[in-house]
Amino acid sequence: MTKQIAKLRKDMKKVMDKKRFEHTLGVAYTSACLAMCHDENIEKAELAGLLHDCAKCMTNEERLDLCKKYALTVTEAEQKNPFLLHAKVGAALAASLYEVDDPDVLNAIRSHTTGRPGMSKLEKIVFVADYIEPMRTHSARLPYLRKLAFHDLDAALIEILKDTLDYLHTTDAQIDPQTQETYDYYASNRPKERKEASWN
Ligand code: DGI
Ligand code: FE
Ligand code: FE
Repeated sequence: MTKQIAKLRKDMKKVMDKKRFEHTLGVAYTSACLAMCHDENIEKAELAGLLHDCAKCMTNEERLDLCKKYALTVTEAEQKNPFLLHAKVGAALAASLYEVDDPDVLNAIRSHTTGRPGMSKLEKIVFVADYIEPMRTHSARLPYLRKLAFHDLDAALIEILKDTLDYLHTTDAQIDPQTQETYDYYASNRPKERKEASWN
């Protein structure tokens, strides 16, 4: 483990409740494993996983104050659901407070909740790891999605976005246009011949 990772692990333990910290470690490990499998930088994946929810355990007021401090734009969807801001506020904190300068790592933190069209491999890894890490129990499809993530990262990304949108439609939550745009982008750009999983 690098010194940076060891230090950030301690930092995250301080700013998170126990459950969020366990989830964070799960995302860090799962991101590292997905990086091994899909030829991405393991250390960057672990780092992004470790920091992805660094702005989760604070009030919406604190998040909005940090948006002002770091001059971050708050969209209409984020005004209505300020918890969504934990992703972009997390990226700002990662850059300023936790001294991360890798743009791909910062993007992975920023895009981990809604995704975005044109995500890098690292961004996809953290997005998918956030959904499938071992502590998660929220979907009956997790056993399938966990396997899929190690066989076909893009297919897992699309299925997770679809499940998230389906779930949001059952609630009265406002859908962030970026979540829908990300799904539309990947679902429509997917090569036809790879749409069927052949390994399961
Ligand atoms: O922070 P975590 O709980 O680990 O995970 P996350 O950052 O992916 O947030 C998960 C929640 O975000 C989940 O309940 C679905 C919700 N979400 C994702 N996209 C949208 C959304 N919620 C709203 N209101 N709108 C979205 O577009
Ligand atoms: Fe999150
Ligand atoms: Fe998370």
